[in-house]
Amino acid sequence: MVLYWNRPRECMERGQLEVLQLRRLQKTVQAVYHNVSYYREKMQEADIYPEDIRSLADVVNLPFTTKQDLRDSYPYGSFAVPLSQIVRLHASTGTTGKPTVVGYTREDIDAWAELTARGICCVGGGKDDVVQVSYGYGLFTGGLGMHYGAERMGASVIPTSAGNSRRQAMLMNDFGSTILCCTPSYALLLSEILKEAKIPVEDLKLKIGIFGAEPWTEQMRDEIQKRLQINAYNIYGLSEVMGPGVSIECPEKNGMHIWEDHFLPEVINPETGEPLPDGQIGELVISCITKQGMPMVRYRTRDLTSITHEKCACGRTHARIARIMGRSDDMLIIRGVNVFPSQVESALLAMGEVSPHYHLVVTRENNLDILEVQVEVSENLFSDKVRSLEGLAARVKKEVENTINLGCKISLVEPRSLPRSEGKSVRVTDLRKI
Ligand code: DLL
Repeated sequence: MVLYWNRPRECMERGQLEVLQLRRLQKTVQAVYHNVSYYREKMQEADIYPEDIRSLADVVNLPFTTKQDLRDSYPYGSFAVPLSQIVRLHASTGTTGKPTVVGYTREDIDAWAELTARGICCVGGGKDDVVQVSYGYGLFTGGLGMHYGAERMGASVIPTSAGNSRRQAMLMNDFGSTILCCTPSYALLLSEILKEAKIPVEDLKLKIGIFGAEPWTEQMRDEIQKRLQINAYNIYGLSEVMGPGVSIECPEKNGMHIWEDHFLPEVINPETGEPLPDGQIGELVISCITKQGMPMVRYRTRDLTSITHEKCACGRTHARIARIMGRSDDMLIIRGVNVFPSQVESALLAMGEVSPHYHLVVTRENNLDILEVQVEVSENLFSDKVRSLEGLAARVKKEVENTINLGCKISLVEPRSLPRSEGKSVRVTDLRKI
């Protein structure tokens, strides 16, 4: 049985959905034009005005918004309402410089809770569930975003936040958590901690995982599902646009529904900015069409995916985006070849001989880029017999090189020697940039 949180909205007929989107887009464009100076300036420069948006197709004439625009307007310059109407601030921690600040009105928080409740319901959650929120609480949107949605739906929420993993494992067992929300890498770590704490997964009530905030592969999903004996779902979102819950999988696990009554998605060629047809991989661009505090119009997410508008077997009519390959800025260019960490992940895990813990190190020696893939040997395969490790390293090398079309060095490392992550994992150390 498919459960919907808001069936009329989730299954809205396409034509009606587009009428609603257009009305909301027009209202949003009016709001940003009149209330946010950089939108007004960019629109005047492009000689486009709010009344020029007569159909959804006209969205392509609007200028893009980038992270740089948000940086330039730090901290509050992108808000479309006075600060007195903002009830919550979040920020994404930039690796360099100032964070990106986002502001929400009371209605924005309300819509966010609705959408995350919709998402939790979409993966089979309900008011009888015990939801352990192990995304970080704080400036990061993960914790509070999922918290409000789970609470809105009437579930019992355990706000554990990330970290203190032994305690997380104990609470998961004692409180009978049925849904776990965290990054996929943290789910993996928690599976190890449960083992260490001698808590058999069969004894847990856990049945669903809602994992996102970082790229992960289908192979990683299989691994986590096997270890925790749950159904794992992919959830996507970004602070600039809202936070978690912009899109999420349904039980079909065939792409993430992006809630089009609140967001207008496009996929563009990142080089030319031209729109791409359904099915082609490019950069996801999102316009927020209901947000009041900080509505983003044509925000360039830098996330690479494709979109489909085909109707889903679950009955929902909202478009679906494919698993995110990574951000355009996560892409490594090694000796002229483009490599995403997720490609290495899928090659490693498909083999089934090594653990799901890996790290990429890129160096430059004599003007030549060198990629080193460090991967932990599975505990049960760990052997000090040099010869068998050599054989394994050779097989890993072949598999990875075939997938990425590039020569690399494989370093097999001892079980549990690579750093674990409680939030977003860092997969690459690029020593060329230092
Ligand atoms: O990561 C919001 C979130 C929290 C999403 C919890 C899902 C669950 P930011 O910190 O602003 O917000 O980071 C957003 O993370 O642009 C993607 O590059 C990446 N990301 C988020 N979800 C996924 C996913 C939150 N399911 C950035 N797969 C985004 C791949 C993801 N990458």
